[in-house]
Amino acid sequence: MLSMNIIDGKLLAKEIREELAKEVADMLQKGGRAPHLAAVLVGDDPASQVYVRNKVRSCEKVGFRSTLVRKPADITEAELLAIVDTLNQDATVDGFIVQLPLPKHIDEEKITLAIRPDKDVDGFHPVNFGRMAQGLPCYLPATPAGILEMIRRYEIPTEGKEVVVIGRSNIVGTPISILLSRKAYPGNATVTMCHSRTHNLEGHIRRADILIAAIGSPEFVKADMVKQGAVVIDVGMNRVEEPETEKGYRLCGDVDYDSVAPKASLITPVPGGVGQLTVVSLLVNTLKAARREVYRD
Ligand code: BQF
Repeated sequence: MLSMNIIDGKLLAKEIREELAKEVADMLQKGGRAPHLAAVLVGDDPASQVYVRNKVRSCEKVGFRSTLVRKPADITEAELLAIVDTLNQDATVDGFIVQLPLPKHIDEEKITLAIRPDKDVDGFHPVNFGRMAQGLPCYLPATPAGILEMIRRYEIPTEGKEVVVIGRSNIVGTPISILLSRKAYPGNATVTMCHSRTHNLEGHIRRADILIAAIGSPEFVKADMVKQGAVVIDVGMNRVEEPETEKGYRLCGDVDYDSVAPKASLITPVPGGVGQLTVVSLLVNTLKAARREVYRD
């Protein structure tokens, strides 16, 4: 069968949602309430609207409560900070996110810093990042958490493996590099983090037993750059114009899937790969928040 080597993100996400739904039923049965996630969406960026809708729908599927706060793109930074403060204080909200990217006149760092770490279910606050880096209890950022869960559920060996991460963002490249370097499973890998200034990038990529592409460059990774039998994890979410299609665009990853798949032992598709796990990982963090698992009090 030709599709033997696909990591099915949709199926994994469905399995995890079923587990979460059981947990919710359990909480309700014990007289508790359902976890409550709030999301703040600023402006009308089409991709952000899709992402937030995915998150709200996922909440519905597992029986979480969700609240969407929508604001126009011209909201001031002060007004957005006031909303963050309201959500920080709202005892009925277990965790919340402010969907990124924000309009240019708003300082994302300032907003992220304003979120109480115990409600920061995106795991973007420096307190959660620092706890992650030190192996302390924290909310893991959703995409790296999703990648770890894929590795676990497909029982992919990581100890002693050469992991090559392309991209050094605060939300994917840097944290997944730290996490796969830890003394743990998944982890104990030898990680190389590559970026725009890396010399001989292709030479690094070719050494990877596990390749994680998170650069935001459509179909950048070609078959000739990948070692035979490598595990290829594609974090890219690129919209490329395709006027002849209904939507006018097509989604593609950072990996040239058609040419790379035959060489990979396992590969994640786009769509239907890492993105699916990103959304369920946000739910996992929200459940932890509702249970006060990370910040006891
Ligand atoms: C799928 C994101 C870049 C920048 C900001 C499922 C999502 C995407 C794809 C999704 C993403 C990407 C999210 C699929 C949330 C993942 O089936 O392939 C779900 O909703 N994501 C985000 O909130 O912000 C982003 C990517």
